[in-house]
Amino acid sequence: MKRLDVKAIAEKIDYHQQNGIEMVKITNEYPELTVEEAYDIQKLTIQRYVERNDPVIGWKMGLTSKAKQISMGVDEPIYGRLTESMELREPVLHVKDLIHPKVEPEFAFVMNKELKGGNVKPRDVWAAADGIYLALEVIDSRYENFKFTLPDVVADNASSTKFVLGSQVFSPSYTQWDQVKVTMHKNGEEVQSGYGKAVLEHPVHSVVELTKMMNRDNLTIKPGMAVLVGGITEAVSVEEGDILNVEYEGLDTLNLAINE
Ligand code: OOG
Ligand code: MG
Repeated sequence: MKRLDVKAIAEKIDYHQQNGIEMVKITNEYPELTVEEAYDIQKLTIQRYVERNDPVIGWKMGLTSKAKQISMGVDEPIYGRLTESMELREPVLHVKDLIHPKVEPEFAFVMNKELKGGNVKPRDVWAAADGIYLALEVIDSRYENFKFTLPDVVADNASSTKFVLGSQVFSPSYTQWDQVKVTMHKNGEEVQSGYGKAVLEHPVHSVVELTKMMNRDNLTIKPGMAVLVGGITEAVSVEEGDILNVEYEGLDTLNLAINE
């Protein structure tokens, strides 16, 4: 097997992320790539963003619903890093430099205290959470046909591309987040629906799981960080001209226009 050069792979992935050019899976060349090595590659890739003055502003969990695990053929959750340039300032997605973007409805927890250690419980998350936003995440795997193995998708920063938060912040105690029904419409037609409980039975468990996974890598969730908890429904493919309306029952509707 070829000797693994994590730095060179990180440089390559960064290039494909920045330019929206698809690539063959890393595991084609390195079939024995481990998940730990893949997280090292992710870290080095995002270090390059930080060096370009694009700091990490949050974290995302992915593959937190059984349906998504089955459809992507990966059987455990993953985490990724969110940087400033990934956050859309208005609900308009430009797809010119993307490969095969998909959009999924999520919740974002924003923290006002540090969360660390391997023993975080739901009540620790509630004590540390400042507010919850409704959110849409845009994922765009850099791999051909949106197909990958677990180490591949981890190395590609869990397919992170863009995200947008709703305008309204909700108090964490505002509602039962697992009971919220979410319905996605594309160009006026319903395309997906689901409940908050699709995310590990309750979205709070996603933040618990994230702190455990981060603890293994000596990382903590810092105050001010946002956490995307994972898709509530399957992700929906979008193209130029599409309009998405995502209704979070009893809360708000998020819209996203897909432009060139
Ligand atoms: C991996 C990222 C999945 C989620 O919320 O489940 C994700 C992928 O499916 O490309 O962001
Ligand atoms: Mg997601």
